[in-house]
Amino acid sequence: MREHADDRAGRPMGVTRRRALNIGGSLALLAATGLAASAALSRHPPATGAELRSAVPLPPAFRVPLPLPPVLAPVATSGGVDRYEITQRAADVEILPGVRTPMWTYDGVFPGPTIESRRGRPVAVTHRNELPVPTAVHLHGGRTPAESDGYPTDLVLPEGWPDAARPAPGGHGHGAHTMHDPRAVETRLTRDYTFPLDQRPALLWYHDHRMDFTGPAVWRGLAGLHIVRDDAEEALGLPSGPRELPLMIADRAFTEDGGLDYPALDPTLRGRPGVREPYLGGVLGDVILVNGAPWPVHEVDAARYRLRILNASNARHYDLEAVVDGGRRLDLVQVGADQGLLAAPVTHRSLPIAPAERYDVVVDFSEVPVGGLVRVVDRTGSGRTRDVLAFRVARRAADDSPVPDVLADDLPTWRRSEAVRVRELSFRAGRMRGGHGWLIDGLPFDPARSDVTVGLGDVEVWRLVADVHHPVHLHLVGFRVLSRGGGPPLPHDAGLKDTVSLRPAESAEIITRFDGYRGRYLFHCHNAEHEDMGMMANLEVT
Ligand SMILES: [Cu+2]
Repeated sequence: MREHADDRAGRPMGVTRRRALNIGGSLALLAATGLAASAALSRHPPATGAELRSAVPLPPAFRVPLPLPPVLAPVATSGGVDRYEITQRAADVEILPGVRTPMWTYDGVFPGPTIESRRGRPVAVTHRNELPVPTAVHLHGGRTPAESDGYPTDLVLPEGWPDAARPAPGGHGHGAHTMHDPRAVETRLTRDYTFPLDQRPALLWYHDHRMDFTGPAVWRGLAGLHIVRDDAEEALGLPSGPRELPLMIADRAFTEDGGLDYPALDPTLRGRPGVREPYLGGVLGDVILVNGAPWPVHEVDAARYRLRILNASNARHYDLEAVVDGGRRLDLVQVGADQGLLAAPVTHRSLPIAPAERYDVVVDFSEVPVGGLVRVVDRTGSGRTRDVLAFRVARRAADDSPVPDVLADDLPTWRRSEAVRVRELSFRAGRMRGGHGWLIDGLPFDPARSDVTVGLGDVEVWRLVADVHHPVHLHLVGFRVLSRGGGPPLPHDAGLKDTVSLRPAESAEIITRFDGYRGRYLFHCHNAEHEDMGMMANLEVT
């Protein structure tokens, strides 16, 4: 290399080196590593993040049976409202066969218990926090009043945790932030969340959303499913009962003693937020879990199945395909998106799924010989992370489930001409608190700042621009994807979405009507590490 070769910022290398020597400390190191991290990301766009390597022996693929999360029973049903109770607590969970993994859970299980609800029938959930840190619960995809939306400073404080006015015990990070949010509404030990569920039937999920600590808290196990149904969807006759399978995909890594590995700067998650330097782009695990089991297998009839897929990973993207012995691929017939049924089915050979996205897919196993294995693989994975789960076709069976040509006629058709405003919002790496950050329009999240204010009922177009992969999620509303990179949306952008996966150096336009409720909401990147490092902003509906 020439002595004065230019670096990416256009400065001569020699200057950079001298500066590093002169300062001799962490600032220059941070600048250099931040640059290296973003350079590495742009060279390998599909892998937003760095992978942890497990230190415990891992089981072979497709041996562990696919678990199905337990469905929670209401504790009371009165006045047309179903009431549930969930205790957030530490528990040892068997994820790898014969290995006990200490986790943070909803009700002692991972994934947390599934809530099954009906459109328009309100659900009230009392969460009790027996964890050692504050929590906030967000129902992702829920059309929820602001006070129950799990705003990141609306915390449920555990027993013995000091009020926000004082810093966290032994810490200096989180307490300091909540102090600056005069609108935070904290409760102690329990909190009642109310979900009207006046929305299209869809696969939603609930997860922790505490400011600065969402990534590690979800990684430790604070995630569960919530399915909304209605009569119209059931009347379609899509595969149901044992032929409808929720699939929560999430990667994790394990330490030598069977615990979950995560590169937190403060493993107690009580003080300083953030992750170690190589993981600033996102934390990836080398074990792919589906419903909490590593590379599971599920016995199926030779019939159609409805797979309700959620990518609950912090940062890992998947490009899923279903491969039969011999290499033939089965069609993935998409019937629904994040926010419910499509207008008509869309057939894919492979399906990219970013963190927090959901796809509702029908797969037909009827042509697979009995005994045959259908592997669901991630085309972007390598080595062991290429495998996700498998289906073993166990028997021939009758199947009268149709995939109707028309699935729904209630999809919003907002037009550009209806928009009262077009906003442009950038999602890029930058500097934050003297270190690496992920920023929206150049700013890290500040709960006290007003970022975007919309009028209730207004239609807006948002043009979202990315540097690397950013799955952008809006609370409260579903949206349509209008365009990608100046061209038409991709086939998997169909339907009503609440998370759009921006690809490197790509822009996308979305359109929505901000209706439902007034109040303070959020939009953010759903790469959980990006979110914790600033990539979140306030959405005020007035
Ligand atoms: Cu991001």
